[in-house]
Amino acid sequence: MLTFVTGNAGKVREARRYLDQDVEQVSHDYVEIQSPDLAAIAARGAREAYAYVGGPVFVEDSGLFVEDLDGFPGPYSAYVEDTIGIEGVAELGAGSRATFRSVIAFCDGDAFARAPPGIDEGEGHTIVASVDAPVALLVGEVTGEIVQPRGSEGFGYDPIFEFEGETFAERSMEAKNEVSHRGRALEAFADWLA
Ligand code: ITT
Ligand code: NA
Repeated sequence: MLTFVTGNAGKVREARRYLDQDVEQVSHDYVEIQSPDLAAIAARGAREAYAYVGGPVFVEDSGLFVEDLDGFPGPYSAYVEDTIGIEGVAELGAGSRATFRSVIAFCDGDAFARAPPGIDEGEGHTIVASVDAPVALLVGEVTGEIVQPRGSEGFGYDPIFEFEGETFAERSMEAKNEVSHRGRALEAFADWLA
């Protein structure tokens, strides 16, 4: 059993679908530090979530980085979704390349004994990065294009992110997980846990 500390039900659904283990959601609102680096935000969050839960946990920090907007909204994606909305981002970034990034941070406290993960920049854009124990970071990303909203699956920015002719909101959860930033991070996480 794995404990996922997040308030985002969409993230939990994708993690449950991908991982072989049960995933329990704990909706504790940990502090998200201000940083351009998702890994730094996630690592700090994982430590706090571990202290809150009192056992092994993971958190996930993600964002959409639009190239023509120099990476905006990036780490501010949740705030921007709540303010100008995905339509606002579609308008500002229309036609631009964009990358979704996902960082899973797993913390099991001082007893953390696993060797730090190595770096693997494979075909699926999966990167497994090591950081300071007791946190392991698993990173995934996918690059596509910003389009006007299409589709009704998924959550967040899925309707405006097109990859290989389909927006993520036009894909089933399985089809999204096969290529998405979170799917890649979950793949790396599952490999590393195994
Ligand atoms: P947490 O409680 O886990 O922090 P959150 O929704 O606030 O949940 P983040 O802080 O990581 O998550 O913000 C991520 C933002 O990026 C948020 O606006 C999401 O809707 C968006 N996002 C992340 N992954 C996405 C995906 O797979 N599809 C569409 N939008 C995504
Ligand atoms: Na958040």
